Amino acid sequence: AKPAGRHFHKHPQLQTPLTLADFEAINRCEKPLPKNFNFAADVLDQWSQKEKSGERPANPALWWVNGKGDEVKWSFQELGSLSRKAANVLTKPCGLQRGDRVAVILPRIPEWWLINVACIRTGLVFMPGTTQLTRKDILYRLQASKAKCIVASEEVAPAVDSIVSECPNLKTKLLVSPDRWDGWLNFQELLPLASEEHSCVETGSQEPMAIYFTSGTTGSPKMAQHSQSSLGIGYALCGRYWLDLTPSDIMWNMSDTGWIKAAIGSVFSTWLQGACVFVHRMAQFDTDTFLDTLTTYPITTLCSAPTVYRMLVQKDLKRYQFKRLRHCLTGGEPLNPEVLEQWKVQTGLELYEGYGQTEVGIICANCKGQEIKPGSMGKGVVPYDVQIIDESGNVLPPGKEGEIALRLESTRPFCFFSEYVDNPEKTAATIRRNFYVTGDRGVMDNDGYFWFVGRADDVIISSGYRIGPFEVESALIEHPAVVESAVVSSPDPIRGEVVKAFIVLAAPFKSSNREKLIAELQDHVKNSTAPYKYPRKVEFVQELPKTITGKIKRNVLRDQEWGRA
Ligand code: BCO
Repeated sequence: AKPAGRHFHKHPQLQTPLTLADFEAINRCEKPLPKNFNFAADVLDQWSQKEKSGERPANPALWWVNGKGDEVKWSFQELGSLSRKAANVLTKPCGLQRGDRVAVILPRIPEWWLINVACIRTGLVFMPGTTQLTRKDILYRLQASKAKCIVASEEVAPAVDSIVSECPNLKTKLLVSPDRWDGWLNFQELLPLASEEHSCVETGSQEPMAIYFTSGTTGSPKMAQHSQSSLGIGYALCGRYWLDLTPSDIMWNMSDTGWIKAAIGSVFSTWLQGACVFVHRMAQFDTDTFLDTLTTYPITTLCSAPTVYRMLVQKDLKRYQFKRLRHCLTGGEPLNPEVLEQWKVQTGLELYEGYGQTEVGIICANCKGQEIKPGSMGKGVVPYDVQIIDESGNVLPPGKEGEIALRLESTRPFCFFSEYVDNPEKTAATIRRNFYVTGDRGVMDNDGYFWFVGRADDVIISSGYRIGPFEVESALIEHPAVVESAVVSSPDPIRGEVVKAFIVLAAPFKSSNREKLIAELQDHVKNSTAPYKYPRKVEFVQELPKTITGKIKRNVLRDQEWGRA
């Protein structure tokens, strides 16, 4: 008889469970992508088996702390049984079916990991979002994705309730909280009642697994869809060679659950290598808590945005004795050489920068053992052939500035996002001749190292966030004081760049107290859209520079800010 449930997936050609070597070979294009793949069955459940048979060190799969004395430690077996229960919650009381989209807006709490794995087990499409999202952001996400379910904590539940009547596709609201809330199912009540028996869905390798909302110059964020294998297999090399992880390591990646960086560092790369995912709840970022965590817990591997390291090197780091830290990584925005140097002098540790995108994962990295050139983001990573190209798609020689691009062979690399959902034009616009264009400008040197120059479009990269100017301008225009605005990046010593708004005021507000008005406009943006996008700098102007057809020339203002006028 066929066993109920599946312990691990058999590779169709090999008829054996996939090994780490297989994952690497698939990424190096030395082995074909299996027809079916499921990260829960093919990776997590295999680590459970290894744990049972003593082939894996006694290192938790997930270690969560909140700084208030609460702690959760799950082995791979515990993660397995709890995520099977969570899968049953999603399919039974929540009534969800394979392929349904689930918006998950949770802070860094263990349930985020359970729901993530449960979605994989059941073939549901996981759509993470930061808890900074406001009602307008959530409404857009639920409507655009036609999500069937939202999983949220009490921070965002009121915002969801205020827009739910406008989301006809939304069938279920699942609250993660000790408290009950009218109209919401309660995950914490349902989980203990759910069965541990669950048959993992045999997902196709190219079947949708997750959707990430990503900002561009124009319009609302696009929905970058990833497959089971793009995230589930595609991060194997990154976990081994950039993060340098082994099953004995404890990896702390502190990015918010809403970003692809959480997928890379706090789920797929780390668990592919059988290492422990360490999580600190840290509702509000704080350098002292951060440093205390590194001295208290045996974290071996750290990944954080350059802004965090810029904040940390302001402290006297020599006072801190990190317990077991041996490998430090950074990405999401450019790292300045001074910070790399200060971190090294103060801690004795190198900082390995990586560069990547929500759409295609890690593109360049300074891998362990490779010489670091301060200011460079390292070399192109396997399987990508990274090049600098011109506007016609021609490869430029070393030393010439152009767009950072990935060469495409006859088939689309499996580790790429599949598409921007419902947006074939934007999906097609990422391809120039036989290249995927990142939208970032850079230079490659004679040794094959890449140097970031800036965005090719108007997107702002601030503190590691990718911010679309249109989204901020749309929020500003809702305020009666604003006639029109142009939002651009402006340099900042800590955040790399920040959002700056040039605003033309409506006549009745021209004599208002400037400081008060700036604070009011900033609060307005924080309430209208996710607060990380708010303009940290505001300048009132008589008029905005425009083309003869009336289009605002953001580039003129940006060049002015960066002293390139
Ligand atoms: O700085 P302010 O205090 O003026 O404003 C902050 C918050 O206080 C405020 N805020 C947050 N929630 C609010 C709120 N205001 C009103 N109501 C609320 N509910 O909004 C501002 C948010 O800014 P923040 O998030 O930068 O905050 P903070 O505390 O300064 O955090 C610093 C960082 C460095 C910890 C944070 O910026 C961060 O996590 N950055 C990294 C982002 C990241 O992970 N990016 C990776 C994306 S994936 C990728 O790049 C692909 C690479 C392969």
